[in-house]
Amino acid sequence: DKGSTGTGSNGGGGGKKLTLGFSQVGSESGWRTANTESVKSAAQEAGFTLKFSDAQQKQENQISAIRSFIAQKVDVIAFSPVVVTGWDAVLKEAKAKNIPVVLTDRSVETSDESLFVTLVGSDFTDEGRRAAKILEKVLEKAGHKGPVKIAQLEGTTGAAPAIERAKGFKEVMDAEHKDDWKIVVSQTGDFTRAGGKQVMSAFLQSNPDIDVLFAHNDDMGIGAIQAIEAAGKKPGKDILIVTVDGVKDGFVAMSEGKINAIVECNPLLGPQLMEVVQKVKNGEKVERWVKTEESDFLQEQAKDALPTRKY
Ligand code: GZL
Repeated sequence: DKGSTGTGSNGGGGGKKLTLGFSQVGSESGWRTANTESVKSAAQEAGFTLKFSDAQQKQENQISAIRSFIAQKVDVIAFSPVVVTGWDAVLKEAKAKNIPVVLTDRSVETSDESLFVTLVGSDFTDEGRRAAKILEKVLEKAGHKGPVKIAQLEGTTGAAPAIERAKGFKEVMDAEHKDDWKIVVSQTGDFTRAGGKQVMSAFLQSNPDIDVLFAHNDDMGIGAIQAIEAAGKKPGKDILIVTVDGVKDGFVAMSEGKINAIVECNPLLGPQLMEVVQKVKNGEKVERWVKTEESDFLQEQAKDALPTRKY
C-alpha cells in the first residue's frame, strides 16, 4: 500500500518517494558533465531519490549498475547506453521485475520494443544533416573553391550519436556534393579531447591537405585544434572546423575563430526526463521519443551567445 502514513521522509502528500536508478555513460566530455548536472538537479527538484552511477564509458559497468538497481527494487531505471547493442539480456531482467526503463540521450538497437518505454534525446541523424548544411555556409563564407577534402573525427565506436551523425552527414554529401566533397579520412576519437588531438595529428601526417574537419563533438574538435596548431596550421582558416554539442568551450573556440560552426546538441535533458519518469511511474502514456529542442550557430553568433549559454 503506497499510501503509507509512516514517519519516513515521504516528500509529503503521503505517497512513497519515487526512486530512480540512473546509469550515466561516463564523464568523457563537457557535454556529459552538463548532462549529469542537469539530471542530478532535476531529480532533486522533482523530489525523487536518485541512485546515480558513472560507468567510465564501459558497457559492463552500465549493465552491473542496472542489475544493482533491479536488486534494489527502484521504481524506474533510466540510462544513456554507451553503445547501441548488447542490452537485451539486462533489459529483460528489468522487465521480469516490472521495472520500467527510460532511455535518455542515446538509444539502443533491440528486437523487443517493449524493453524500454521511451527515449528522451536528440535526433543525431538530423544533427549530421545539419552539420553538412552549415558546412556549405562555412565553405561559402571562406570563399572555398573546388574539391573539399574532409577529415571526420567520429564519436565512440558503436554509439548512437557516432553512427547517426556520420549517417546524416553522408546523406547530404551523397545527395548534394557527390562531385566535390570527399571524406578522405575518418576515425574515432572516442568523444574525448585527448582522442581528438591524437587522431588529428595522425590525420595531418597522412593527409596534410585536409580542407575541413567534421568532429562529432566539441571536445574532439578542441583536441584537434591543439594538433592543428602544433602542425603550424591555423584552425578555422587553413582547416575549416564544424563540430556538434555547443558546450561553452566550443563557443569560446568559435569566438576565437578556431571553430567555424557548431550544431547544438542540448544536454539539459534533466527536466524532460523527470517529467517522463513521473508519468511512467503513474502509468500514464508517454511518446515513444521525446525529442530535444536545439539549433545551430555560426562564428559571428558566438560572442553574443556566450553570455547566455547555460552549459
Ligand atoms: C550526444 C551525446 C554525446 C555528445 C558527446 O547526445 O551522447 O556524448 O555529443 C558525449 O559530447 O560524449
